[in-house]
Amino acid sequence: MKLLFVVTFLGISRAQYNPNVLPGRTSIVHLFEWRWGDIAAECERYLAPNGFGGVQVSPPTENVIITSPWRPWYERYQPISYKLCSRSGNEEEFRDMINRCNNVGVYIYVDVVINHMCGSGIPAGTNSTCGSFFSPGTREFPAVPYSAWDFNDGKCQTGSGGIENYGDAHQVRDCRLVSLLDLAQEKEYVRGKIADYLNYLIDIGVAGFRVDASKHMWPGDLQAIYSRLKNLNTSWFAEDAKAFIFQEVIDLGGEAIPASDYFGLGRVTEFKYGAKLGNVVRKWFGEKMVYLKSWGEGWSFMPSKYALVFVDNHDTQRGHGPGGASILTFWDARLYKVAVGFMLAHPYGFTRVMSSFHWPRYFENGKDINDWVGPPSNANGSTKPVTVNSDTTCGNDWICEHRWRQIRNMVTFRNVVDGEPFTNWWDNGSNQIAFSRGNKGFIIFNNDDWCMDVTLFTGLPAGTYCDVISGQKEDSQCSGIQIQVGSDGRANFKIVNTADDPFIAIHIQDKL
Ligand code: AAO
Repeated sequence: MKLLFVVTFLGISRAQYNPNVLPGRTSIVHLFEWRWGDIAAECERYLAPNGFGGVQVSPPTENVIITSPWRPWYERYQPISYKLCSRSGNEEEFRDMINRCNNVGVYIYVDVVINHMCGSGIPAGTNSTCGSFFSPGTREFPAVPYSAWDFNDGKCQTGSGGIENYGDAHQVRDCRLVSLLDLAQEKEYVRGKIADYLNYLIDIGVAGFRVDASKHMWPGDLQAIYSRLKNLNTSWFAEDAKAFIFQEVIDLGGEAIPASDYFGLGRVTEFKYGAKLGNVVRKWFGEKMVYLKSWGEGWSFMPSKYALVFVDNHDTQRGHGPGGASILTFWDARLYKVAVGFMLAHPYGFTRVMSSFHWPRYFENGKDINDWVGPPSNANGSTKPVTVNSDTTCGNDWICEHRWRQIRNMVTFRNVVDGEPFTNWWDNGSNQIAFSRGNKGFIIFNNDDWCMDVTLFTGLPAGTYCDVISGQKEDSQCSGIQIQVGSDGRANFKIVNTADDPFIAIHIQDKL
């Protein structure tokens, strides 16, 4: 009993929930499929000056090159070795990115694919991004090296060798996820190889990990791996800082494996967040903004301190993973900004902003048949650079949602109101809502089909504020709407339902 207590305590004390962002920074952005050089430049020219805390980067490891379909984005979820070379760049470029981003206080969170290697049906002799040989049929990945001993083949009890029923926790963890060769993390040797990979990333300066497909690994095995992790590199982080860990577990309820299995190990992705918020903002299934009053644990989400939240991710925006059509993305730009604005204003969870690339979305029978299309690329398959237009938007088919004024300014809003209570809730019983974050910020939405004209208590000191949605403070003027807060803390808000952006947000930093 005593031993059990000590072990549990040790496990928990190793767990890392703290994102390691600089004080006053509260969000990270997923620069999906960006090249390392472009991320380094973005840290310096945009993310640091605009208060972003960090970047989630796509898997950096060597992966199988899939040519049919042509270079899908998802090939990066099929590792061949832990060498750092991918379409985003080589190891030197990766290390340079970490140095440059860290030096401006924007930290790097690596998407680590440690549940599996490539698909079982990939023929031996297929190319990989570093040219390492591998043979899925015989389970040989000599560049790690892994061999037939290191996979779960013997443990999986299904006829197909794949997960057939998500209601069976053993299948989910011991069988193959969409035919991907399932590593046996219970083996000392496999644990060691994975820990070496993660520790190498820690040595070169990363701040944490998104652990892909965590639901498909046993919590005890993950704990054994995490317990071997070193503290972060002291060139940038405090002596005792540990890697931030957020685990990808899809739990909308009703399956054998709950997200709570992973709370003892680090944070967990809360997939209910984007799925439910999409329904509310779209006003589907009778949902209304007024119900957001109890958003968070009140909607039976996981405790805020464990939650990593997002409106969409690289899977849900293209119909992989849960949430289906309710998920809001850049394709529904107006409502997307409402959802992201709400997320960044609301205190629940640690927030991740999505930054996407454009693809030729094409629905057949309700399914996007181009859901596989990879990042903007040249004919030889190399990824195109992220170019920046004179109006600060991105070119070459990079969407750069994080550069949209409304989203960028709400990232700042969240930084300004960090730690302030959720107060002064107001609603019209329908889709017009407002709330304060202490006496530092106030936000109001009109998602009804009629105009709004209300005078509300904002909690803010008297003065003239610049709305950070229609513009911001520039020199000593507002480039968008001005809001007058009276000495009684009240202000008048008018939002026509056809406004480009049907919401207004003010905070004390953009006060004239
Ligand atoms: C590709 C091909 C496959 C081929 C394979 C191997 O598409 O046909 O067999 O290569 O050659 C990505 C792509 C995959 C791709 C893979 C490897 O999405 O298409 O396979 O790379 O290249 C599950 C996992 C979750 C996973 C998600 C996509 O639990 O971990 O599927 N996400 C991560 C990454 C993702 C990546 C991988 C994992 C693999 O973010 O990009 O795959 O590294 C239920 C379960 C979920 C399950 C979903 C989808 O969800 O709960 O755990 O996610 O099904 O299968 C309702 C339910 C909800 C349910 C949902 C189903 O909403 O409430 O629980 O319906 O839609």
